[in-house]
Amino acid sequence: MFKVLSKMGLAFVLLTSAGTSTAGIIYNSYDYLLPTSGQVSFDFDSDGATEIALAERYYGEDRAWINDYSVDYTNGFVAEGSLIDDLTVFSTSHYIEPVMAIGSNFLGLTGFSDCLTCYGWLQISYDGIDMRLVDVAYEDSGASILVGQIAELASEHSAHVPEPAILALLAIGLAGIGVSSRKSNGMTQSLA
Ligand SMILES: [Ca+2]
Repeated sequence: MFKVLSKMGLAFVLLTSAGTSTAGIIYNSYDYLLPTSGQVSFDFDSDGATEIALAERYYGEDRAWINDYSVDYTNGFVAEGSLIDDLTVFSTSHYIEPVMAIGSNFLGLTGFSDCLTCYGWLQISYDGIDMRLVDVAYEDSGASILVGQIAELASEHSAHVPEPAILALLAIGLAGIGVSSRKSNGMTQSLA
């Protein structure tokens, strides 16, 4: 059921975004172990320029080392689900050494791709021993983003009442998904 729902969501987003040049959320998963000496530079948007450099803070304390290059970050970690937009307060410090909580730690970001209002977030995990950059996402259209959000929300599109033609296209798309799903099942069975 969940698979069907997610496919419906995907089909809906694809249909409603067709015909516009609006970009969206770029999501990257890393699971990168942060070093305890030196720092690692990350180029999240692949434009050749470092956004941020990260490390586990030296000398053993439960702190990360976060050094900004071409982005700004929130004043310390923020809760998952926080809205990052033009009302968010960003730090002017060039580096911070925040104390890490066990589990997930989220930082709001702005300034991807030389776009001052391109907002994003990153997640660093801490298990009491190691710190890892888990994942990063940013909205390259300048729209707001929720911390932890990895895809456009269906609700952003559902504010528009779908026209009958769109619904018809959606039905056709879902029928296609059903057919391809059956086909792929058949292939799986024949391979087994
Ligand atoms: Ca970059």
